[in-house]
Amino acid sequence: EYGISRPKGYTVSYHATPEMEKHHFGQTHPMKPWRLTLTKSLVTSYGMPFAMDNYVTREATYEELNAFHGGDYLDYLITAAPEDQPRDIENPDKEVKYNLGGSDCPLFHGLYNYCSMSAGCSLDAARKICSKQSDIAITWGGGLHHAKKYEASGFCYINDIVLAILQLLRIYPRVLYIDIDVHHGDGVEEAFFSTDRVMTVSFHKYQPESFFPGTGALEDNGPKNEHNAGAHHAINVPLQDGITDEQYEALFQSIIGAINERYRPSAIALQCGADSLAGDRLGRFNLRVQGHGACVKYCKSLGLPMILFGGGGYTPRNVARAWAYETSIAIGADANIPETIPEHAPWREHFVHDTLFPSLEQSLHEPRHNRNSEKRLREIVTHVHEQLRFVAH
Ligand code: VJV
Ligand code: CA
Ligand code: ZN
Repeated sequence: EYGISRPKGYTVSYHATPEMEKHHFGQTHPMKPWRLTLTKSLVTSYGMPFAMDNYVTREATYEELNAFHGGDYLDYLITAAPEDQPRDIENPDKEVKYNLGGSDCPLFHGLYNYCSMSAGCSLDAARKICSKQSDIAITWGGGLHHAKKYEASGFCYINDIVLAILQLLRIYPRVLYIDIDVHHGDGVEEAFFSTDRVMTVSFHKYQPESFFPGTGALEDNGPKNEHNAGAHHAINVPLQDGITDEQYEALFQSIIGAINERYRPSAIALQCGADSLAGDRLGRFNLRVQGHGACVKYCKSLGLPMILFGGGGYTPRNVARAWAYETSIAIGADANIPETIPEHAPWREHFVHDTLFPSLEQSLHEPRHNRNSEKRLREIVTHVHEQLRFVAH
């Protein structure tokens, strides 16, 4: 009804399951799986499912999770019950084992099911890209970039991105991982630290003493030992509060454009964490839905097979806006969809403003000061270009 039809010459697949969205981290925990329901409902009310292959995913198997995660950790994750959550009033952040059970990574009912479905979504997306049945595969339930081999971290328990990239590496010689979540993609960087077959690039707020996870300095570019294949294959773009669409887009295109020319990736894994949007409950940037989406649009223009992952995003109405808009970019319908949220959209009141593109004034109660100087942004671009000279052509 909005002139949305299947894209010509390429295929987009959407991987999700309503089961995942039923889980709760706890009443006031910032991570709300329900945002995936809101996203899907907005995508549907615009008629976008007609233009994609839609898959209801399954749980990843133990063996699939074991391709990255340690067996001891997985065994504990399966059996850990909410009752194991420490009830220590004095120390609510105290975790039990493997960093589980603190306030960031609580043990909740159905946790293993939630984790294995998130991983199942991303593995299915990766397999569709490997079999060339999809050119762009969307997994908004994935993108949990902080999880480590033996440890939960920052609301992430299973690193679905690492698992999906491991699948891509079976077919594609070089994978470019790009992370626009406001937090540093430390788990993915660490997993592929010693290989030149994956280049990781994270854009994030960097303030080691006060902003999670505290890693990802400009100078951290992989192993310092030049003989290690991974040397120069980790790129970090540390940013400060209040960065704007204009600055972010210029930085993104300059850096990703240079990386594309030099590294020549054969596939892209793009983590689209929506906590980099203005007005996010945990974020600090001033990005609008258009600026966030411009990163997806630029990556799509490179014409490589691509997986779009979710990630952070703690103001659910804006998460749904960004991921619905980015779905429309994937199917090439971004110019066709009306800016006004459809009359029949469920939870329409929940969006507060009826536009897909709220202005900064609509997103932020008080304007956030932009602490990114043009000089510093130029230094960042120069440093990245210098790193790339060390990357084999
Ligand atoms: O900053 C931290 C770690 C602490 C210890 C735990 N307390 C609660 C907070 C400080 C040092 N953790 C971060 C983790 C951010 C994870 C981001 C994940 C992603 O977007 O990159 C990918 C999905 C953090 N920031 C804010 C909170 N934790 C936070 C956690 C809560 C909370 C409020 C804020 C947990 C429970 C409740 N409220 C009820
Ligand atoms: Ca990031
Ligand atoms: Zn985040």
